[in-house]
Amino acid sequence: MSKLFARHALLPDGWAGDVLIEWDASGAITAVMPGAAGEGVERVEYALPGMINLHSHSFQRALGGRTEKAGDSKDSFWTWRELMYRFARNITPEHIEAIAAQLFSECLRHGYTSLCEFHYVQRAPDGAMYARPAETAERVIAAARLAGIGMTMLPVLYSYSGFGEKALKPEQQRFKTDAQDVLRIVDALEPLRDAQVEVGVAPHSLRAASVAQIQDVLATLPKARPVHIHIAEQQAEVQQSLDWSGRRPVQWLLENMDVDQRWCLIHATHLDDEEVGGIARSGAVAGLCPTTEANLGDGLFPLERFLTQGGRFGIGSDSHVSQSAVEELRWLEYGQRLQHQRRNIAVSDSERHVGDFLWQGALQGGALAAGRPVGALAPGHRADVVVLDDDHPNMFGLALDEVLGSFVFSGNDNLVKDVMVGGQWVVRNQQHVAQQAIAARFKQTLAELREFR
Ligand code: NGQ
Ligand code: ZN
Repeated sequence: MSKLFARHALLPDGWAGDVLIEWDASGAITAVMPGAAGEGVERVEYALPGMINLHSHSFQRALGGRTEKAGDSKDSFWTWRELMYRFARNITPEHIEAIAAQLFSECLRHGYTSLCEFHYVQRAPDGAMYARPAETAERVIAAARLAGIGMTMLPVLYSYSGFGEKALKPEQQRFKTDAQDVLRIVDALEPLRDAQVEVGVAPHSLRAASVAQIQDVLATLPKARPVHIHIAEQQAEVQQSLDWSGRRPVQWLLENMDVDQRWCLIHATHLDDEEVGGIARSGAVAGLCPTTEANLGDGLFPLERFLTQGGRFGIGSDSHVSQSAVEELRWLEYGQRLQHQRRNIAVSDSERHVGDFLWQGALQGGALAAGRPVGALAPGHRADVVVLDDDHPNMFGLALDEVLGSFVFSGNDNLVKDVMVGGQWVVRNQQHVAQQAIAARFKQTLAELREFR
C-alpha cells in the first residue's frame, strides 16, 4: 500500500482529475500523476493536502469550556490567564502526554496532519528542571507519534513576566527557561528528529524574552529551523511595549531582529499600517488562531490589508476551544466580514473562491511555520492526505470549484472522512485508529486533574 488514486486531488495549482499519488517507505511522495488509470489502487473521490495547525499549547485542551463563568471583575485575556496558570500548576508529564494524545487524535479527525507545539510547561511543579531537561517535550512528541500527527516541537524561551526583564511571578516558575536551557532542550531533542518530527524554538513573547536572549538562541540554532513568537495579541501588551521602549511590539521586533520566512508571528492582532507592510515584506508567516482569539477577546487581525501586501498566513488552534481547521478558517473570514460589512474577503486576483484561497494559503504558510515538507501533494512532500466524505449531502451535486466552499462554509458535520499521515491511514471513516485507548487515558487524566481544583 503505497499508492492512492483520487478522482479529484487538490494540487498546488488547483484541482486535477484522476490523480495517482505514490510514496516511498519513509512516507514521502515520489510521484503525483494526473490523468492516470489507477487500476487496482484504492480509490477516493476528493483528496486534499492535510492542514497544518501552526500553534498549539496542547495541555490547554483539558481546560476548554471550564473558563466560561464570569468572575467578580470584568473578565479578560488576563483573568483567563490566571485560571490557565492555576490549571498548569499540578499537571504531570503523564497528564501532558495523555491530553496531547487526545487532542492530536481530534485534530487529525478534523483535517490537521501536522501541528506546531509551542511548548512551555517545561519544569516540575516546584520549579525544578526535570532530570531529563526535555521530559515534557518528549511526552508531547510521544503523544504525536502515538496519534500519528506530524510535529514541530518548539521549546519556549520564557524568562520574564513583562517588558524590561521584569522578574517572573511565582505562578510562572514552571515555565522558566533562559537561552541556555532552551538550547539544552533543543539538544536533548536532536535524536528524536526524523521525517515526522522537527524541532525549532519559540521565544514566548517580547514580554517574556529579551532581544539579547533571542539572539543568543538563534546564534546556535541551525538556520532552517522555525522560530515562533506570540506578539501584539492584546492592546495592553502594545501599550506596555510603548511605555517601555517607545516602540510597538512588532515594530520593535522588526527593528531589532532579522525577521524572515523562518519566523511565525502568532496573533499579531494589533498592528499599524507600517507593521502590516513590515510583516508582509519580511516574509514571516502571521499565525492566526481565530477561535482562541475570539474566546480570549483579542481583536481582529487586519487580514485584508495584509493579504493585499502579499502577506503569508496560517492557522492554529492555540488553546483548543476548537480542534477544527474548518472552524478556524470560517472564523478567519467571518471576522473580516463582520468588521468590514462585506463578503468574500480572503481572495486574490487569481483565486476568487474563498474556501480554496483559505485552504491553499493556510497550507503554504503552515508549511513554512512547521519547517517540514508538508502542505502540498507534490513529490518530496509528506504523503499527508485528507479525504472528504463525498457521500454527505453537502457534497452532492457540487461543481469542483464549489467543493472547498462547501467544506469550509456549509454546515456543521465533519466532512473529513479519512486521513493519511506519511502514507499511513490514521483516521478511517471518521474514527481515529487508536481513539478508544487514547480517550480512556484522557478521561482518567481529567478525573485526576479534577482533584486539584
Ligand atoms: C499562552 N496564550 O502562553 O498560553 C498564552 C497566554 C501569555 C495566548 N497568548 C499567556 N493565547 O500570553 O502571557
Ligand atoms: Zn499561544
